[in-house]
Parts: sequence; C-alpha cells; structure tokens
Amino acid sequence: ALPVPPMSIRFDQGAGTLSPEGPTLTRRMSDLEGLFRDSEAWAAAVADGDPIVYSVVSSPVPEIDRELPQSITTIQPGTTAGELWMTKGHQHPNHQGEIYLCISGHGGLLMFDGTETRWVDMTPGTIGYMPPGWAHRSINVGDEPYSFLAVYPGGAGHDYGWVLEHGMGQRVLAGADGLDFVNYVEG
Ligand code: PAN
Ligand code: ZN
Repeated sequence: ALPVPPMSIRFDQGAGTLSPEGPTLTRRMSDLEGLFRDSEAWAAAVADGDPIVYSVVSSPVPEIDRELPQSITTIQPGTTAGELWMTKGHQHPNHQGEIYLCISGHGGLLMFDGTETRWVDMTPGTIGYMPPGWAHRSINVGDEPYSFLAVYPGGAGHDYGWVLEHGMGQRVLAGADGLDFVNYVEG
C-alpha cells in the first residue's frame, strides 16, 4: 500500500459509502463461526439465507505504520438465540489504542483485557476509547442499523484468533427488560 496525500473523505449515510473509498468488507453469518453461544442456532441462520450481519467500508488510507486509517462499520439489528448481533471482535497484536465515534443507531462497545470486561454504551456523538491491550467487539443493541466510525493506528494489526481463544469475558443477550450480560462460557 502506498501513502496517500492530504484529503477529505465524505461519508454518505444513506448509501453507506465513503468517497473516496478503500476496501469494503461484508460479514455474513457464516463468517462468524464459533462466536455465538448457540452454535446450532448459528448454523440454522447460515442455512436460512446466511444474512449479512455487518459491513465495513474503509477510506483509502493504508494500514501501514504511522498512517491513521478509518472505517465505518454498520451492524444490522438482530439476535441469534437471543444473542445480539455483533462484530467478530479482535485484539490489536501491537497493543495500540483506537477510538470509535457513534454515527447512528444504538450500540455498545465491549472490551476485554483477558481479565476484566468493560462496556461503553454508544449513541450518536459518543466516542468510545479502547486503550492498548483491550480486545474489542461492537454490538447492535437497538432495532435499527448501528453505525460507527473507527480510527486506528495503521500498524496495529488485527488478531481474530485471540477472541476465539480467550472469548470476550461477557456475552450480551436481549433480555425481557433490557440487556442481559452473561459470562462467556460455552453452552
Ligand atoms: C474496526 C473493526 C470493525 C469490524 O474497524 O475492524 O468494526 O469488526 P471486526 O474487525 O472485529 O470484524 C476496528 O476495531 N478496527 O481496528
Ligand atoms: Zn480494532
């Protein structure tokens, strides 16, 4: 990836696009293998149309050291066996900080450092800060799409295996009157 010149980048909220744009990523249910508590419900959702759970549009700023890439993630509303739809979640192997800015919808930012779990409620205008060493996952807790801007160091890297191995400390379910946080154990 080559460095880019100074620029402005526009987000078209209706279209969900960035201009100029970089890579776009679509994560379907099948891409979230091993992450939902109820693996049978997950497999049934994959068989039943394999819905899009979230998408990530990036600016052209490259993921290389000393650059500062950005992306906008949009998570669809939904649950799988009660577990609210979410991103895969990852750790930055080089332990660097990151910020999210909520653009629309209602979400949450779940962070886990291997011992403790933290939750930041995300509504439009909220900036969530992830310190170095805190794995992070985003969750749509509302009934409309949840969109947020992420800004992160270009050399941070993305380790998805960390979450498969260590979990995220807690899971977030849709309860009868609000969110239910449950311990991240299998079954
Ligand atoms: C975000 C995430 C994005 C998608 O840009 O990459 O929300 O989540 P997953 O990467 O966990 O699938 C970010 O935290 N970048 O570092
Ligand atoms: Zn990140």
